[in-house]
Amino acid sequence: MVKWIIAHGDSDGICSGAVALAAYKEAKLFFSHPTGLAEDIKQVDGDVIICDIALPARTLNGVLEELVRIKGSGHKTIYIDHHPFPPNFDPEAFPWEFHHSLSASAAEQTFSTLEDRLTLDFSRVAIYGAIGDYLDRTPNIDEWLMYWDKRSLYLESGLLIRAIDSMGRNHDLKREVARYLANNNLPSQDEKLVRRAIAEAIRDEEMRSQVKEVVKVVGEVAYVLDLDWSLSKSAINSKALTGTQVGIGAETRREFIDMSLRTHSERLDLNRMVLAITEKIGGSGGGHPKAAGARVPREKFQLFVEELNRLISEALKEPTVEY
Ligand SMILES: [Mn+2]
Repeated sequence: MVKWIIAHGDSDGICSGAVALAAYKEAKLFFSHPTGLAEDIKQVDGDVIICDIALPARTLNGVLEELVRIKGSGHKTIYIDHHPFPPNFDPEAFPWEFHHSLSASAAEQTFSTLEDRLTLDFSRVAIYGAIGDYLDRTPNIDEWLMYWDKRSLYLESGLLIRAIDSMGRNHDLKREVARYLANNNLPSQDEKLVRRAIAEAIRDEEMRSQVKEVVKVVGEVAYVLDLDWSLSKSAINSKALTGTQVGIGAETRREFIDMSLRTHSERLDLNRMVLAITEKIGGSGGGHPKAAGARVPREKFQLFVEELNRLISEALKEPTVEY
């Protein structure tokens, strides 16, 4: 019997956690993230499901040691994720139940994995999570959508995702949301959640017009620095409002600059670009082809933007295959 569920704290992670909770009502749900995972799973003393947490490059051994410990005490781990593997990871050598796809959200994979224990009702929670990660156009989701009216699901997922955006790192609130969804309740039925979502939507619109005023463009890269808004939303809006290929939302954190990067382009791989640039100029980063994060020394940020623009021009110059 699964006793622990550990999930990422974004909308896909929370929906994955909710689906797992619906399947294992007695389990305890905790939130973690790649860099904290090795430390956080030390408390696990039973069967565990881990959802939507990228295997970390730097603390990979710490995570694997803990999974060996869990196995040694007679318990199982189900690891469900959709982030690219770190370069030092060998999936063949991973001796636990492992569900991994780059093209399906963690929420979708969690529902597929635990489907036998769930009714089709919970497929909508998986769909909210998939929308949260922009991964709702998959064969499974197309099939599950036949059970629903898509238009209602957009309302529910919109409310849920905006409300989660407003919660920051408040894990207690997020746990409450996951429990609420696991009990087959709708976001629109919870007045507090709806109010949060609306307030967030109003702030989004205000911040969007601020992005218009302060956004800077370097070739195909648009960025905003220290806007005091969600980095991912800053990235998306910088890109969208300037018609560039890549947007960056960045903020100064002491001697570093943290950032979120987004692109809509099928021809760019931000994960690889960020790894290549930080390898060269210092810092760290990674993520998905279309959505990545990075941290660089403060004085290297301009150089980072210029290097990124150079890699983008190179990638766009390469001829694409015509069919
Ligand atoms: Mn995810």
